[in-house]
Amino acid sequence: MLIEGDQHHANVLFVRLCLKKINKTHQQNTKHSAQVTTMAGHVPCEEIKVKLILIGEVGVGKTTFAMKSESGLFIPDLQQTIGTSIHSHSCSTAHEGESPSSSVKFVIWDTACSDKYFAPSPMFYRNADAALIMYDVTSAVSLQKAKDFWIERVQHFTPDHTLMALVGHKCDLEGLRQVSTVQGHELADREGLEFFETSAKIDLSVNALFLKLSELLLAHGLEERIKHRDAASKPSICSIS
Ligand SMILES: Nc1nc2c(ncn2[C@@H]2O[C@H](COP(=O)(O)OP(=O)(O)OP(=O)(O)O)[C@@H](O)[C@H]2O)c(=O)[nH]1
Ligand SMILES: [Mg+2]
Repeated sequence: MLIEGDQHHANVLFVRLCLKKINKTHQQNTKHSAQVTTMAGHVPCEEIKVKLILIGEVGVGKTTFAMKSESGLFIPDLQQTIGTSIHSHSCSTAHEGESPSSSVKFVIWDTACSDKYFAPSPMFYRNADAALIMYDVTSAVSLQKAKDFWIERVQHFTPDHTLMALVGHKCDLEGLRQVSTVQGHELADREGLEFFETSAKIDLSVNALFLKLSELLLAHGLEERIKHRDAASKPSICSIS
């Protein structure tokens, strides 16, 4: 028979035993999940930040494209951009089953590209690692403007190493197409640019574009360039003795 004090001790002991068992199970689970993490190859790797600028006529879909790449959402009928907004998109270059070799974070600069007089300032282009010159496949005028103005402008204001791509956007609107894939491709080839066709609405080639860009950037010495840039931007330390 248990008297009151004994009953209390028995209860405490029981609770302790339960806690010990819970802790042990938790430790086993944690150990197991750590192994799974390692086996799945989720080894953390350093993130490389790159500046990507979006250029192209009013209404070609620059902001919608940027928001799609950032959030995965297609947000229709956005207001015309005034000033500059920044978005981001991260991707790793790992293929299925491999551990990520590099992770690239695109800092996406989107701005108003109204016309010659309200065109982006040289600041916008400065230190761009990559530039997307966008046109709307349903507007031949937007391709013509890319050809006559925006490509030249990007070439003029960006560093030599900037990776440039021509992007035919709104490819979901097949019935309204004014620019064929061949026409876009020909212009890109003539100017030495990469070429993509995308749609934010039906999620066509948005992620694939970023993956391809990161592979190209890494293949063309991005990591080395970023290291030099970081080193150059660090303030030098002077010792006063
Ligand atoms: N069908 C279709 N419409 C799109 C797509 N992307 C954008 N749009 C539409 O195109 C219009 C213009 O898109 P915006 O993203 O504002 O274009 P923008 O280039 O940023 O325009 P500005 O800021 O004025 O220079 C909006 O009505 C969008 O909903 C797309 O992939 N498919
Ligand atoms: Mg915009």
